[in-house]
Amino acid sequence: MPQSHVVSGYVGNKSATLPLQLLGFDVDPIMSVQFSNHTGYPTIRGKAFDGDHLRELLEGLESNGLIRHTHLLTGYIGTLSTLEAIAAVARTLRAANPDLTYVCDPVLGDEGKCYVSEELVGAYRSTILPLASVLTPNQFEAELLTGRAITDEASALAVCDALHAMGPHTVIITSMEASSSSSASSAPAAAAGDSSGATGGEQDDPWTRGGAALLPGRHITLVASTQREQLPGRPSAFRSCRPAFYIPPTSSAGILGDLLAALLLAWAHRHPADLATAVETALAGLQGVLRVTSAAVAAEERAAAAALAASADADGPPGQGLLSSRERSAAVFRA
Ligand code: PXL
Repeated sequence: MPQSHVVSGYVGNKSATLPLQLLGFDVDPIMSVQFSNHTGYPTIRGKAFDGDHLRELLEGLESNGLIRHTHLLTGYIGTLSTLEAIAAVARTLRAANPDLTYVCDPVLGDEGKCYVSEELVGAYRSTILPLASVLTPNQFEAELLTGRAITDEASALAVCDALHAMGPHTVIITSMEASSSSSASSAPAAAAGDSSGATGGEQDDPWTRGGAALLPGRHITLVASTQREQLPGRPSAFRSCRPAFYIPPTSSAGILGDLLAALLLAWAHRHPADLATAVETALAGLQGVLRVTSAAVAAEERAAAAALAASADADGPPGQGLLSSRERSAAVFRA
């Protein structure tokens, strides 16, 4: 599982490993980078590992007979050489297990901003997508990989088809820019290629180009499409839209994608012929984490406010040996 590792915060392996373990997977995490924090902060310290590092780990696993994986999950990759080595990893794992499912989250950028170098985009197109089984781009990444704009559900489904043609049998476009005013449709309703019925009668659903879907009070919207045969009555292409309860303040919406990709891997494994159920279950898991996070942040804010109020009462003239109110609130935040 080559993904990023951050010391502080939860992206990459730190957001994917525990959920996968809780869902019964034995996880072998590999760091593509080790950074102090995610790239949304003004300062980032640490290292992006190169392809040789990954090849060396692969060699070690191979020579000890430790290559026996059912899934490969990749996320944020800092360098072109690591991305090229990932192709070698995918081929080696698939040679050992022809049924290997490679879930690729092509982390390239979000909300109109690319946060990797341009050469990675080309490498995804030419080398990685042909090896991927499941692709989980956000809207920006799907548009970048195909060179096509997504303006509505029909164009999203067309982009899914273009991505299928590049390799992956299953495509899930996450964090679409759908307006929060749309009536949420969590029931899968569309058949592939039949976008007229895709929204379940919500053709007036406005799509905006203005902002991320994963904002407080807004919705997580995704479009999914698979070429795999589905159980009778289950759709092979559909849109799903659910309320997002919380978004961390110092992050971009894309960060939740790392958790969602892991949950999609797990639930698609449980429901191999029912992508709609897999997606709905994964989204419910993401919503659960957002709800708990929202409650924890609210409790922390209440505690900080109470500590500030208490210190305002207790603060006497300087020299009494009491913590200043600023020191008190710092202590609360670190507790
Ligand atoms: O997939 C999100 C992500 C992963 N890893 C690192 C990041 C981000 C998004 O900002 O900075 C290091």
